[in-house]
Amino acid sequence: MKRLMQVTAGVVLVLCGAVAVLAEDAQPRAYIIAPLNGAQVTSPVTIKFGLQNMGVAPAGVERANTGHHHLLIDVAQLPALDKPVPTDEYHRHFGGGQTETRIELTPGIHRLQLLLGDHNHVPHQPPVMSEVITIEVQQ
Ligand SMILES: [Cu+2]
Repeated sequence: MKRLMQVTAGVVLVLCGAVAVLAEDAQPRAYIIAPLNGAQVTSPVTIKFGLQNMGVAPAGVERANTGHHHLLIDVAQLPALDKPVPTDEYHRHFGGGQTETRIELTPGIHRLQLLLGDHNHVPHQPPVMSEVITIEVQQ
């Protein structure tokens, strides 16, 4: 009986671990698939957007657990996270639900980051954004 209880406790522990892993895995995550951090590339640069545990929907379409990508280019400081993402050459919207783009970049080092926005272009709470990657555009 004691042995059975030990085995049962072990199984319960393993199951708890599995649930914890699942909960962690269910967190939405945005990431830049390509180029890789530190890559040397030539312009125009194709950038592929990745999103896990969330769906892409066009701007204006209100649907739970979805959003559209914004590509931040050479943005040192994040925009306000409780307001629509600005629209300029450094903050590009992909309100059509695109998951890839091709952009012209000047030679040199550039920072890229993804920031997901909801149907109103406002970041989620908590914000879903990628790590910053740095690429070097060659002549
Ligand atoms: Cu937007």
